Amino acid sequence: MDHWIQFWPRTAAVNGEVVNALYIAELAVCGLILMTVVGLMFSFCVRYRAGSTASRANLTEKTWHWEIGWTTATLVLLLIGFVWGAAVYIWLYKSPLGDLEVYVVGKQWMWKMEHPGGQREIDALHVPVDKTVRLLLASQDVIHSFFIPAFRIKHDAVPGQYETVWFKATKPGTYLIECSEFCGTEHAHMKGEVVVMEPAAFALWLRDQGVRESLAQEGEALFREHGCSGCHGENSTVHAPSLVGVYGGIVHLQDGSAVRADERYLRDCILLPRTFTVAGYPPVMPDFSGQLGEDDLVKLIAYIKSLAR
Ligand code: HEC
Ligand SMILES: [Cu+2]
Repeated sequence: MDHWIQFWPRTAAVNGEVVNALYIAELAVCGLILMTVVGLMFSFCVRYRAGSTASRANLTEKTWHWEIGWTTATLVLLLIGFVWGAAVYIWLYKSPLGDLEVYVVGKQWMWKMEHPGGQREIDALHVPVDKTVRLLLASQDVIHSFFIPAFRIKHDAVPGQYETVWFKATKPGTYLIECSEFCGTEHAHMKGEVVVMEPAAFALWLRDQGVRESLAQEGEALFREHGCSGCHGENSTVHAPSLVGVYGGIVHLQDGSAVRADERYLRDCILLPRTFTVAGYPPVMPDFSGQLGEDDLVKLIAYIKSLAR
């Protein structure tokens, strides 16, 4: 069947199967409406053609049953479509805790992937099959969009913040990664591939990358280099919160609000400390924006996340 134009890219993730089902249902409903309208049009053309003897007298009785009938039917169909679509959308965009987390940084014009073990790749992403993979997307320059057609996932990588997207691949193989947000001259070449592997092969691949330090270990070094440990360390004399167990918990802020300490929050604390001041602490945390690149932030955050209680 290779000489045929494909109806859609092959599907290789649970996300894709769910999106396909919705798409087919929508196509079926639209097809049904199209056929009904075109069918009626043709039958009227034939029935009332020039010279036919069909009655052209005005309609005498009002048929409001039909009005109510078709209006209700379309309303119900649209509502079903809305609820179904919204449910899929929420499911796709909520970000479950993954079996595996990978940081993805977009920059003109490449995708850089960083695994928690410290393995790094450019324009390639190796993942195990049948595992939920959670991606943390960031951009170093302009807005990019991370798109894997075979998984039906697409999400913008926006400078200055983390976005999360997840997938669960179902078939080993190699699939295309594309940037789907115009981001400059080489945008069309900003491509890569995701390699879905059996878990054993994936474990071997991780091992063969010859990495000595995990992201968290590299982050720990940065934590000392940038003086974070001087305030947040155990022996610090500065009144600064301990970062042990912060990740995943609820933090109460000076302005009375409470936030969940996810990656986005940790990032904002480091880059916008004036915006996020933890309740009960002096606002003395220095502003690190402009001093830390995306790569360093990823490492620092991996380190803070590793400080689980
Ligand atoms: C001069 C001391 C100081 C330095 C240096 C410092 N911090 Fe802080 N940090 C604080 C204080 C005080 C707070 C609490 C008040 C606030 O949120 O601004 C804080 C808050 C935080 C929080 C939020 C903690 C929570 O409980 O929610 C994080 C995360 C953080 N810092 C990370 C870092 C990192 C990473 C570095 C190094 C790049 C760093 N800090 C450097 C003093 C410091
Ligand atoms: Cu791009």
